[in-house]
Amino acid sequence: MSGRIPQDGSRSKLLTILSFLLLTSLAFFLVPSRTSTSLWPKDSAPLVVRDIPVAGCLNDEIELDYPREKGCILILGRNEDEDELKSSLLSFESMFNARYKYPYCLLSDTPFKASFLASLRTVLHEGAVIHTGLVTHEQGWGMPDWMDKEEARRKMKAMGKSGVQYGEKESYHNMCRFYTGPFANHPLLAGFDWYWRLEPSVKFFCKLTYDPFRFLAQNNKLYGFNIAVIENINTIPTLFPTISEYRNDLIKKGEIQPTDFWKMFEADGWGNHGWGEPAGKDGKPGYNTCHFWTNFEIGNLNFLRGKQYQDLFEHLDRKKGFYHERWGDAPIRSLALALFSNFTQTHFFEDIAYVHDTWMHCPLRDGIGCECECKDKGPAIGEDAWYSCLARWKEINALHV
Ligand SMILES: Nc1nc2c(ncn2[C@@H]2O[C@H](COP(=O)(O)OP(=O)(O)O)[C@@H](O)[C@H]2O)c(=O)[nH]1
Ligand SMILES: [Mg+2]
Repeated sequence: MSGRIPQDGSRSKLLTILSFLLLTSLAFFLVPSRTSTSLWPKDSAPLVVRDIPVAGCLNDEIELDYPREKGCILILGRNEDEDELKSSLLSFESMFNARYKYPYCLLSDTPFKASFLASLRTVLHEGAVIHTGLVTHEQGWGMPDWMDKEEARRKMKAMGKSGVQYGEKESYHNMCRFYTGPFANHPLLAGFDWYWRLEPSVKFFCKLTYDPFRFLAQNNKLYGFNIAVIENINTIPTLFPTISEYRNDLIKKGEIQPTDFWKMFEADGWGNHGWGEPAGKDGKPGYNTCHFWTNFEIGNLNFLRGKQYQDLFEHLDRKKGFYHERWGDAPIRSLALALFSNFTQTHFFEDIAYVHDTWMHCPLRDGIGCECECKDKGPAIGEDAWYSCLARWKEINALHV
């Protein structure tokens, strides 16, 4: 018989089921979340992390339920970096990756020893995935074949004598060139869309209770930084004029539009810091040398593998500045972002507190970040520090909020 309320035994079964459903849903709403503060609404799982920089801690358990992005923790290192790398990894794991379990991608121009890898493993979460790869000459290590090596070495020696930082160190020039362009095309990274660069001897001071890769992906962003500072102009005397000329050409050809992101890097029109390049011969502004410090960076590999970015790399490579000067990957990355992306696609990870060497970022505003242990760890770079570019960043940011 259809369409009738079930009688007797069937009715009590129905009541039992209904009570069970009622109790379980009540429990769902009444049991407190295990984290102290949660910005996540309990009744509607958010699809997009928008409330960052994060004030306090998020409900990690919900965040962890989302699938991971195709991201890799990228380390370029050497066997002799073992202790310094372990110390970085210990901090990185405890603040983030012991829970999020992203794989590691380790690259080097010399093979890693089994003992080195085993030693790193002792500070990683159980079952951590480590991909290792060698960087060959063809994959972008060292001076290109067409370059006059003797001439380049003479220039590097002269840089060393005149006090250019790492000027005489060929391996450093190799590292900067590799990290500017070729790394994004290394086969080890082929299956990945994102990288998070990790260096020896760094430390993180806040817990990260969300996935920054997912944040960038969901919000159509390409790049994230946490320290923005000025560069020693003697490492890049002709970089800005070279890129500016390239930019003007692209604008003339209609291939790119001028962006206000570019203004972040122009020397005129802001503060009287007494540094930065003077205006060029054409009266156009010089470079204030601001850049995102790449020893911490989270970036989109597809953007860096794209034609616009790789063409710029080729152009700069041909200009020989990676060896005749000591062009760094950081100023080039920043200027390239300003050429080929929108300002809003680069994100300031204010809630990721971090130190590399002596330069440190900690949230300066109260309440930002999760369980930060910044106190007494040394001076964080305030935006009023003469070498900081955060104030400039914020000026441009204000145009977008
Ligand atoms: N395999 C390899 N890694 C290098 C070489 N030079 C630098 N690196 C790595 O590149 C990164 C940046 O180098 P680092 O000396 O920390 O530069 P700094 O942070 O600018 O002082 C670190 O992860 C180093 O381990 C090199 O010749 N070979
Ligand atoms: Mg370093």
